[in-house]
Amino acid sequence: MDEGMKQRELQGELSAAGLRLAVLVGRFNSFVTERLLSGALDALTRAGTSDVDIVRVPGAMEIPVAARHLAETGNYDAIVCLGAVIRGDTPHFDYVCAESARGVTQVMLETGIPLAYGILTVDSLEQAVDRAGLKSGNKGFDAAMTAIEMANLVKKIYGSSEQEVEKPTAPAVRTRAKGRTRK
Ligand code: INI
Repeated sequence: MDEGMKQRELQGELSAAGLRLAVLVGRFNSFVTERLLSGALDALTRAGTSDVDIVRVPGAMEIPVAARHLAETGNYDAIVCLGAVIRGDTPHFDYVCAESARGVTQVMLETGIPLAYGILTVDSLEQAVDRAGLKSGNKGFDAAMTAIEMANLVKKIYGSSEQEVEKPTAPAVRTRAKGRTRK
């Protein structure tokens, strides 16, 4: 290893103190999504958050647009997205899965605000319940921890960039996320 090489490692802490977070939850399959929400709130409470908004939408399809508006307020460091898409007898499942995932990714990349994807896409209610606090952990808890880590990582990236590297002029996405004026 080059002795003179300057190495830095960046990763987000798992403390939610001082973070402003939103949890976006679909009401469709609420039997499952309310359990995901409990898991997410448990994680946020244990990580020390004192500032969380819970936002409800009809289903997973509505999560991306609501996430976009929340991100654009500039009021949140990260958003936890929770939903449950359970396979039925029609191709509807495939559209809801694909579009909610694509939409969440698009919003995240366009706004620069981390969105944690806690939308279950499963074949049965049993699989969903397993992942919402039964046999396979709670994906709401996991998504909340991801949101906390990513929010802290983004803060750290911008914080450390002030001393170490030339700071980029704020990318459009960050500027947009700082708030929007509507006519
Ligand atoms: N929404 C879900 O969150 N989960 C589902 O399993 C689901 N299925 O299977 O239909 C679902 N559909 C509703 C969708 O998210 C929209 O709310 C609806 O299509 C109106 O736009």
